[in-house]
Amino acid sequence: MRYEHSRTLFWLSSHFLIMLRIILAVLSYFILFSTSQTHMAILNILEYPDPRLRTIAKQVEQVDDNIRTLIDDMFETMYDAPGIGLAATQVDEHIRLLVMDLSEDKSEPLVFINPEIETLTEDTELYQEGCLSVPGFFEDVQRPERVKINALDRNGTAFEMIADGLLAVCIQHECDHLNGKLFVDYLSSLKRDRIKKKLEKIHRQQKA
Ligand code: QAP
Ligand code: CO
Repeated sequence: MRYEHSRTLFWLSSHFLIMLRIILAVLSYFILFSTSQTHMAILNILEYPDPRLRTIAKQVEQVDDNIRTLIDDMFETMYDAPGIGLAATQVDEHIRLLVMDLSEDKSEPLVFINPEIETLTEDTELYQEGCLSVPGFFEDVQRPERVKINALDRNGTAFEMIADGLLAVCIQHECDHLNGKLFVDYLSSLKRDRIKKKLEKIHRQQKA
């Protein structure tokens, strides 16, 4: 009788509690991962000279949860790289959407949906640009110094922004992506071909 009793206690205290914990873990797994997506994803970044980078992106018709999931994944991808700007084109999503963060500590995320850019000055500025789709290469590019951007934010609300300095450079660089244009297109064909050959060689080595 006494033995039976302790056996009951044993089941209650050990096996049963472990089983309970497993059941709870399985339940919370389903609640977290099958009903709502809580995990972001790091997306594959297309690299020059991938022809898909030449696609003209389409207008976003509806700023919905699918777009917001892509925005979150693009930030995750950009921060992981790490980079300061990423266009949807670069992750093989051909819609007019950009993410950017020029801060040191991921504290200033910027979203631009259907951005329209307007040049505000004849003055230009030289900046050594890079691109996550052209890894390892940085070259001087000349662009207008001040621009005005009209776009929608992640809630679909319209906003306007006047940019100069690095922000202006970055917005122009990213808007170019949506039109299938890359910073290497501003370089001499000699420099561009050299970059193309080097990247093609790296891609061949990655396959082998
Ligand atoms: C565009 O580019 C940009 O080659 C954003 O090995 C760049 O975030 C606008 C990166 C400069 C204005 C000025 C590039 C990271 C990041 C690389 C980026 C690399 C590692 C590029
Ligand atoms: Co780029």
